[in-house]
Amino acid sequence: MPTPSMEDYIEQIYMLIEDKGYARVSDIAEALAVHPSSVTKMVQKLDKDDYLVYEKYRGLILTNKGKKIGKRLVDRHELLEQFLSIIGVDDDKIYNDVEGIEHHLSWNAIDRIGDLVQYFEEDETRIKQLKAIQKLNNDK
Ligand SMILES: [Mn+2]
Repeated sequence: MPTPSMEDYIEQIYMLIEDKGYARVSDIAEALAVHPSSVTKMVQKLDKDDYLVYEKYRGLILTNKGKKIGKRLVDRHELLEQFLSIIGVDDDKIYNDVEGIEHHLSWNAIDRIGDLVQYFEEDETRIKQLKAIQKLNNDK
């Protein structure tokens, strides 16, 4: 299993490739706010662990293993954003909160959160009921 830091890199690389068709060391460094030398080091480790293939002058491509986990990590991030939004967390807190928790939940917990998101999405009155409780608690 990738470490939290490896997960951040794989997630970011996957999104860059989805958006632009490629992921350069400089783009990854910018996206993660780290020094390019840290990116090079991590990319070499991810290459060694078969998540990607890195050639210094040709860039990097994700392996099937890297793509598979990359998609899962991006989906997980999106699900958690959706979850926090549904339970009423302020928009400006959501991104950082997800970055803080995403690596620390089991896939079991992620799947159950997925069920809960589905539960709310299947019937709008459920969200309205939750909002009513939040309003009561906020007014206390
Ligand atoms: Mn994330």
